[in-house]
Amino acid sequence: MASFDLDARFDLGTRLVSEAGELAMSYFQRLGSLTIKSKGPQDMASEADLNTEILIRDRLAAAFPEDAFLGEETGRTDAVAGARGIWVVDPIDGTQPFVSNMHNWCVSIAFVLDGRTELGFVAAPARRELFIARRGHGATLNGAPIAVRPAARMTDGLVGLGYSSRTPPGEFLPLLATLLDQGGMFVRSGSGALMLCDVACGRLIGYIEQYINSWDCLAALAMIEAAGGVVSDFLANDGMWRGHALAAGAPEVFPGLASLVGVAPLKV
Ligand code: LIP
Repeated sequence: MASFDLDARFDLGTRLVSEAGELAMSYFQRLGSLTIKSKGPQDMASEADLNTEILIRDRLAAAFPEDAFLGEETGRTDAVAGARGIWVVDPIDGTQPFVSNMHNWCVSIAFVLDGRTELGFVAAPARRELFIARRGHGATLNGAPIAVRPAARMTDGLVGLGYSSRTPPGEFLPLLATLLDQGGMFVRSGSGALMLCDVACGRLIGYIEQYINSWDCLAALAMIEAAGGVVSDFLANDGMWRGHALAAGAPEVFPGLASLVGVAPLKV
């Protein structure tokens, strides 16, 4: 099977996520001039999302025409039939915080090869943070190595909790009650990718969401794996295209988190 130049994809991804972050930041700094459209309850987007994704998509297509692409705003582009590699992109994860002039949003780029996420890039320019991960080579925050926090039980820290109108409140509230009954406590920032990165660098002990899209989470899941954490098998059952429930966290608390959303660990 032809070898794959992951080094070249790592180098471009590293440069591209920062460049896309600068473009998104330029829109963030002039929010009043943007045309903000609703995509559904609590789900907004503007030209910042689309134009940032187009920048990423076009640069990747020029460099790696053999790779496929999946973006939240422009959908799926199959470069060549049976492409082994696919780029999965959320140009602005945390669109509600973004349009609300809050700092917890990011650009998320993942590269998946033969069904396994190999590279993850998350730029959060309003927080001046850049997360990068390469399978087998660790994860970094602004160039410094990161690791998940060793947590033995749910009471040892905060759990990131994702929620969207994709899940009926009647299904969500029992999950919340169970977490609290176990002595856990939650935080929700509106960006699943950034909260997952907060798990990778030890700020949160874990993250759960009952339904999330691939572009929201794959890059940050690579961060957590490379930082010593455990993640659920998100790509099982066609998760790339259909989305999935998700759990991720420190190894000791992962089983408890996984049982809250009914997922199994990714077999590495
Ligand atoms: C967000 C996700 C988050 C979810 C939010 C929202 P977006 O993505 O990252 O996990 O809970 O409701 O869907 O829409 O900001 O790109």
